[in-house]
Amino acid sequence: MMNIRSAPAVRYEMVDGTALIAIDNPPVNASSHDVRTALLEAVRQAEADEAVDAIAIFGAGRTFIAGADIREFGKPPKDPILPDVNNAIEACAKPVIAILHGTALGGGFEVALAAHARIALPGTQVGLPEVTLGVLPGAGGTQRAPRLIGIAKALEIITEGRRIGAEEALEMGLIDRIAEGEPRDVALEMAEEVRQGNLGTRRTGELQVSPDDAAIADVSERLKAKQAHLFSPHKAVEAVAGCTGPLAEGLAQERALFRQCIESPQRAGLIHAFFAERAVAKIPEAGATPRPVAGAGVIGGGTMGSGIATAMLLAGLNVTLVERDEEALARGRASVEGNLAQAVKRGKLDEAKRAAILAERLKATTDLGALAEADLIVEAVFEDLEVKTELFARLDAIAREGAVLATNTSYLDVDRIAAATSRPQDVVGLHFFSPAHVMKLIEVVVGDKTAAEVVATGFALAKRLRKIAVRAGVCDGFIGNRILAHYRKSVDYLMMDGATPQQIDPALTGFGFAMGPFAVSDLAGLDIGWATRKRHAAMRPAEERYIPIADRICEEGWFGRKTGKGFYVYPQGGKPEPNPEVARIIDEERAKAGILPRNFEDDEIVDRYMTAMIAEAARVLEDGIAQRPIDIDAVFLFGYGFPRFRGGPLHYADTLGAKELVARIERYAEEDAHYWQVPPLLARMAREGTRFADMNEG
Ligand code: 3H9
Repeated sequence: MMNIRSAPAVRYEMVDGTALIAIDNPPVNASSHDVRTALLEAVRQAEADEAVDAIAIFGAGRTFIAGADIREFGKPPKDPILPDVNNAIEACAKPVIAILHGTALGGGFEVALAAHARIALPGTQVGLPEVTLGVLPGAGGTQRAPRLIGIAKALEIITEGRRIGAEEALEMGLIDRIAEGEPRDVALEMAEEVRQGNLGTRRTGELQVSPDDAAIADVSERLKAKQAHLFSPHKAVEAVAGCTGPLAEGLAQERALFRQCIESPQRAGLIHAFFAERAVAKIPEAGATPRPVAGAGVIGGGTMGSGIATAMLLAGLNVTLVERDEEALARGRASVEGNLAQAVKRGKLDEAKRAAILAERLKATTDLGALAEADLIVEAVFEDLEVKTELFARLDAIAREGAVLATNTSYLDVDRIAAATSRPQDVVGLHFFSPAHVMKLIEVVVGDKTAAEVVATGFALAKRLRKIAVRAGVCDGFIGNRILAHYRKSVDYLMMDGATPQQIDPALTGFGFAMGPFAVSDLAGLDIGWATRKRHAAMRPAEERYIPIADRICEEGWFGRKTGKGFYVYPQGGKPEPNPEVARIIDEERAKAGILPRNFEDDEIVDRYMTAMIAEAARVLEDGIAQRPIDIDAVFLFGYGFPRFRGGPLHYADTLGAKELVARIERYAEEDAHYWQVPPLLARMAREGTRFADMNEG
């Protein structure tokens, strides 16, 4: 070993003519400014050193470079920018090889594309996932990937942003070889292969690429149909389309398009969503040791219970499913079996594993006593406080000491449920979202007495189920449903005052929601909301404006999709149509209330809906039900189909500013001062000029 030199974030050593450049910027070796500076310097040093005849770049630690440092996005770019570093690598007069392991993604993979050969360790994943963060491959990826694999394939991997395993990457021609060993050893070995002429090297940028207008037209059409509202995938296609000319021109165009993406609000929203997914794990109980969970009990085999049981089985847990009688149990078991069959169909599970799960890991019984040995029990029975407290009292007598007792309630008071036991410290809310084996979110509802390690167990369970846990406090509806219960009323008011469901739904899907609120109600079942409204009727303040339209629809026996009729009519095999009877009911109710319908523009619909959502979110935050604004964003992104490119309701709120929001609420309050009240937190933010993002920091 000679000439050892250390540089920030990059280690350089020279071994028998090979310059070894190790990127060392934990945790994921992102190509931060320090990395770029030191990498460029290292390449130049190696090029200038006569004793060097091969250069190898690899990652120290768990991965090759996992991408650009996305925390730098939105700040002024600092030289050297990654495209320049990559151009220097490609132009290098000596062979440069990239040794990939872990995840070589985005800007990281672009470094590899600029190298003269790419070797991956088994298990490596490569890819250009930039569009998932609202940008495009901006360090040569749109120009070099098509030169290696052709325009059609390059468009596919860039617009999908998916990760590609080493074998597939080899087959495609994205990499040149798979080799086993430690990255540094492989680097030395492959440098020798280059010297011996056994591993060919070439400059990707010098390869010819054939025009493929059909592929470009194809993908453009597909994106217009499916992702019209997204910005960066379309720009990525434009950049790839420029790859048939001289490299320098294509790169310049790519850079210009990349900068457009960087400036777009969608980039900020998508990166916020990326960080939200990770920020939620930062909880006060993070230091507590989770209790080990091998066997779980699920009480209730309805849609929720069977979905939870499915998620647990898929994650490798043993599950005991309990129902009150044989008939319900058979239904619950059949529902789990159906979910698992679906998982096989979607390629998430193979047939042998499915059979093994059913034979060995799922036990179904009507005997609650069978839960005596369970490490964690989740109850998903009827949403009624008395039913739940009674059940918890029984569980208290059955469950082993130290078992976690969880309720999947979506609204009820977890403290009162916990108080039905002699061990409230072991009780926690685990609020899954339906269908529980598909939806990513779990609200971990922390009661007054919940022990820290029980909270940590909820988070550990969520991780094992590959779900996203968000810490919530106790209140009616926790974070998500409390906010929903509030803003959902805003669309009923809009409907009463002049908008129609078939105008409101597309206005909100146009904003980016996966579904409109009326279509969602039809899907969930209108009877559910009806039951809740009846339950809450006695507690409804006299000043609250009440819209009886949904009740009238329910009185007709129309509960949405499951009855074939609701706000929409669902013809067998056909497309849903607006239910004409609903228009009649709306007219009648307006007439009764003496309301002259007025016109609402789509923008106003969105503004009122979002303002109502943000207002209640601010109250949830102020009440300490959510820890930080970013937790609320995560709840909506992962549990309520909130458009990811908008980052979440409070990220979106910051794009409007507290002043504007307060002004809106005051304006709307002229019509309904009970519903539209300025939350004190928002008023303070407007006065002080602060943003929700400020509360995420620290
Ligand atoms: C790009 O490259 C643009 C270029 O084309 C153009 C340039 C001009 N930057 O996910 P984890 C943090 S766009 C900064 O929990 P895992 C992350 O926040 C980029 N930080 O680990 C977390 O921090 P904390 C293209 C990053 O093992 C910690 O690292 N690249 C970045 O489950 C651990 O992360 C991508 O899209 C980053 N790029 O998964 C890849 N990445 O501990 C994005 C992560 O404080 N990254 N952090 O919460 C990933 O997909 C996953 O992080 C990865 C590891 C698969 C790498």
